[in-house]
Amino acid sequence: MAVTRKIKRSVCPYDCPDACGLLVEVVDGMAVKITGDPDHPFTRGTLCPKMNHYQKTVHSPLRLTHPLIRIGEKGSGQFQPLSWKEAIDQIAKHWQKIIEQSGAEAILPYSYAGTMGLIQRNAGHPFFYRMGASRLDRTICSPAKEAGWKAVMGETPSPHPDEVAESDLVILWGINAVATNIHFLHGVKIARRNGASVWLIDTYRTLTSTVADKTYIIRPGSDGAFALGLMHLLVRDGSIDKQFLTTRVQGFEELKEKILPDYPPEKVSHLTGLSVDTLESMAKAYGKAKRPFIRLGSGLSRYGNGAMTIRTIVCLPALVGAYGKKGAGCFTSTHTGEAFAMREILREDFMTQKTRIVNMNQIGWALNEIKDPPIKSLYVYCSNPAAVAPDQNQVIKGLTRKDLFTVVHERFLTDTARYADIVLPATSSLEHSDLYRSYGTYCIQWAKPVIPPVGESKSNWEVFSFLAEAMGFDEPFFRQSADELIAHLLSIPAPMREGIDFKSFSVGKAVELPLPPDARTRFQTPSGKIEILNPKEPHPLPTYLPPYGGEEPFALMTAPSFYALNSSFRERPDLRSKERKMFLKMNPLDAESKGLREGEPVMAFNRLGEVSFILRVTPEVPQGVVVAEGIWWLEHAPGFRTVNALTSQRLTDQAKGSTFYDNTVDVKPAS
Ligand SMILES: Nc1nc2c(c(=O)[nH]1)N[C@H]1C(S)=C(S)[C@@H](COP(=O)(O)OP(=O)(O)OC[C@H]3O[C@@H](n4cnc5c(=O)[nH]c(N)nc54)[C@H](O)[C@@H]3O)O[C@H]1N2
Ligand SMILES: Nc1nc2c(c(=O)[nH]1)N[C@H]1C(S)=C(S)[C@@H](COP(=O)(O)OP(=O)(O)OC[C@H]3O[C@@H](n4cnc5c(=O)[nH]c(N)nc54)[C@H](O)[C@@H]3O)O[C@H]1N2
Ligand code: SF4
Ligand SMILES: [Mo]
Repeated sequence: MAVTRKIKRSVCPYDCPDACGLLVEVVDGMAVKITGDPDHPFTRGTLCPKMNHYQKTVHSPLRLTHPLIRIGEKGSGQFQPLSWKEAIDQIAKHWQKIIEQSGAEAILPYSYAGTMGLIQRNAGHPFFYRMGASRLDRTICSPAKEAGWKAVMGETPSPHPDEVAESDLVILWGINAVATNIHFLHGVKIARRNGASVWLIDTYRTLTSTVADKTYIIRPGSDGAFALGLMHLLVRDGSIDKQFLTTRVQGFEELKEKILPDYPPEKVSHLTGLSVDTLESMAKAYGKAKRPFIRLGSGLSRYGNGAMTIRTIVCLPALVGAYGKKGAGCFTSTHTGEAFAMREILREDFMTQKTRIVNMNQIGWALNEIKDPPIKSLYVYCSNPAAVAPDQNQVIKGLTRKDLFTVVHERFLTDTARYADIVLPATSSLEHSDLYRSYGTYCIQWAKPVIPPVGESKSNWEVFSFLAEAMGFDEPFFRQSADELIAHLLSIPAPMREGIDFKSFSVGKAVELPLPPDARTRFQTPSGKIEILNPKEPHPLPTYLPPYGGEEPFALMTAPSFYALNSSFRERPDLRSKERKMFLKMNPLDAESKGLREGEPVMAFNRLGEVSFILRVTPEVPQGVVVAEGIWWLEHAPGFRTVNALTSQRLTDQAKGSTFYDNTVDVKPAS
């Protein structure tokens, strides 16, 4: 038989700001090689180590290929296959009974960013609105960061990420870009070649310090105080842009009079752990830079003071007039929300009355404690809450409930899927259609299936169509295909898409949304100015709020892994073996004082739980901090729990975000 070999375009579906374009080599219906699309303006032909062999994920022997029904205890992973028809019938039967007995609010969807494609990621929204189910507040990632930006800059978009190439001082602030935003570093490297200095500000020495000229290690959760300290020094030294502050900024005088005097270098040094000399030299360099560019990560927003920290940092460039200048200012994330008519995807209008909202960071609490009505069924797709949600012990306790009917739609038998009553096999991004936009670039892309579904797997869109039919939801919306919805979306004009090269877009190439010419200089706030003073905020001026902290001696950093993305990619033995083990990193002096040695099993613990790790003793981590990178699957952990058994369900100061970094632990030898 003749071999068919084709190169097809697709998109990396993962929750990563880069949203890379892919070239997929397909031989007889199998993806055999994946490379970065050289024509994609941000990917520029290279991928990260996770995606270089995406075919090993897509055609993994661990892919789920049939619907499954549980035959063993919850969590045991014992299932037997059943047909799609039986699976859908059973789910609908259970739900109809629950709705009769307790109402639809007893049913809760749980989903996040398994795929970033707009159609598949949001496919459940219309269905659960129509059902009248409890709603999920999807705030696990970085809503506090958005709130902090918005408080100062309103709807002003971030600059184009490649503008960083024109900066003379790049600050990578709370971002491990080598792991999480690798293509942004292209512009950083150009800037550096042209003489820019690159700083990294983090709580420990990450891989990204290898691309930085200077790494500053700061006490967790203290960046707000640090930014106020820098502003204090800029004002003291007269290194501010008075003209800019007078004409384009609201509230500088109030900040200067009421707040900054409280942040002299000695106090800020005490709060942040940075020496007075360091603070002085950083303020001098920042004040002198012509085009300082801050790339702000989300890590520092995942604290009890997260929104205020971001808000304070976002004020800093205003003092030196960096906003509005090319190659300067602050980049948080791109704002591409208006590229497609999201209301046509989400169909909030299907909700006949406003139903209960459950915060996804408090799923542990919700499964165990919520009443009127209690949650009787959980439908999980595009997420792995048993691993990624905080307070894992509570989450697993909830998932173990005998009276909870859990359905998980997944590509793999994840920690969560193991607790399901019914598991449905999901397609990978190479097997379904979708539209993609990005939160780190201004590119959009249209991906069409490049291989047939693996086994009997079905896309989110298809599964919700089946479920709608079984539940008797007869709106024509549920009867259209994903491609029909895409065609509908593309028929709706959007100012943001005006002028794009539609021909390239329709053959699957990435195209960039054009930023309006005044994007940089028009501040989209109620006053039209940068709002250092924002009267609508509970604190009208930025100020330092301490994080939650805790009683134990070590701040726990639960940072992303280089070889995984949240709990995705753990199906890959090649990547796991590169990461080697579930390590806890600790400073040599701390290890010595605790009597712990390199390579030993240790137990990190706090009031929420206990987790076993293998100890790595390293000066990359300062005293008083321990680092656990990556979210492992339980089956690969040295003990019975992974890092989120140590993180709490507390929320951020604003926007109800997660506080993954704001936890403390103690450490002892694992017995
Ligand atoms: N390889 C890989 N890539 C990923 C992910 C992954 O898991 N692995 N996850 C994806 C997702 S969902 C997201 S949201 C993004 C995450 O991206 P972001 O959250 O924007 O940033 P990160 O690169 O994770 O880096 C967060 C950094 O903040 C640091 N940090 C923590 N607390 C503080 C603090 O108080 N002050 C300062 N200055 N720094 C602090 C941490 O040590 C860490 O290095 O990445 C995406 N990309
Ligand atoms: N300790 C700690 N915990 C964290 C973080 C941290 O830094 N530290 N980061 C947090 C952040 S920023 C985030 S965004 C969350 C992320 O949390 P999640 O979005 O839950 O991320 P993943 O672990 O990647 O799980 C996604 C799952 O979706 C599945 N999937 C992929 N594509 C599809 C599809 O098309 N259909 C269906 N049905 N399933 C699909 C994948 O197989 C995978 O198991 O984790 C958070 N948890
Ligand atoms: S995970 Fe990020 S860097 Fe890696 S291929 Fe996907 S979009 Fe690109
Ligand atoms: Mo995230």
